[in-house]
Amino acid sequence: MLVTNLSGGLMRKAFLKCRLLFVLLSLGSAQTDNAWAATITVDTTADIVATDAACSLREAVNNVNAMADTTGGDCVAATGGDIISLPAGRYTLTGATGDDANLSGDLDISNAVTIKGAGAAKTIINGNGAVTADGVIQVQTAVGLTVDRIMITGGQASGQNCPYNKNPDCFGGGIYSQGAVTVTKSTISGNAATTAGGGMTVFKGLLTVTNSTISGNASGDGGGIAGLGPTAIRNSTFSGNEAGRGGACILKML
Ligand SMILES: [Ca+2]
Ligand SMILES: [Ca+2]
Repeated sequence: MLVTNLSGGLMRKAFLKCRLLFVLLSLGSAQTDNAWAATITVDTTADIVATDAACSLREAVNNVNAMADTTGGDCVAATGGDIISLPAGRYTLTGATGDDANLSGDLDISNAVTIKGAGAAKTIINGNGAVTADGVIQVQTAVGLTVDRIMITGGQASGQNCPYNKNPDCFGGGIYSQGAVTVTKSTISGNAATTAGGGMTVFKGLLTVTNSTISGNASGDGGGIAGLGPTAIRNSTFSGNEAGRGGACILKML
């Protein structure tokens, strides 16, 4: 069964695995259009916030959140609905979990953004969860997130008092979102979450996955994806995702 509800999933005690190829219709895009949107090009893989003539991924996200420049000119100022351009490289997150102001650990995003890489095998965002005990990308407002041509890996959403409270740090090892999420030509692999959504948890808004791979993620429920909103998947591969309770590939939470 591809999709199961939470109560049904909880009754299934068997350790579940999945390997499936999805070919379903897409329902559209979550992208927000802004004729004045900026492209913020990251030029260092270091996870550093400092006025140092280099634009880090975390600094680019800070600009997106502020819709301004917070970097003393290191990064282009954001204007809304912006694009973060990530050249080939491995962007390893540092610091600890526990803040939602994009200070350390996961990338906390609060305005619409597209994060665009050079290819899922070339541009890698590593959540470094073994050190951060945190996911990779966390969106706690109803804004659109698009990831394009990127690998998201290494997130471990293992917050306090999991698994049955609503602590966002227990959901969505790769991506946690309260808004629409669009994943294209990307790989969400090797992430984990204690409660649900090893690869992704999308609570609200449309989740669209196109030409992407969701593999090797693990969680209590919804090893690949856990979601509450509509989900459209096209030409994408799910493999090796695991759930201890229900929804090894996708858990549709009701
Ligand atoms: Ca800088
Ligand atoms: Ca956070």
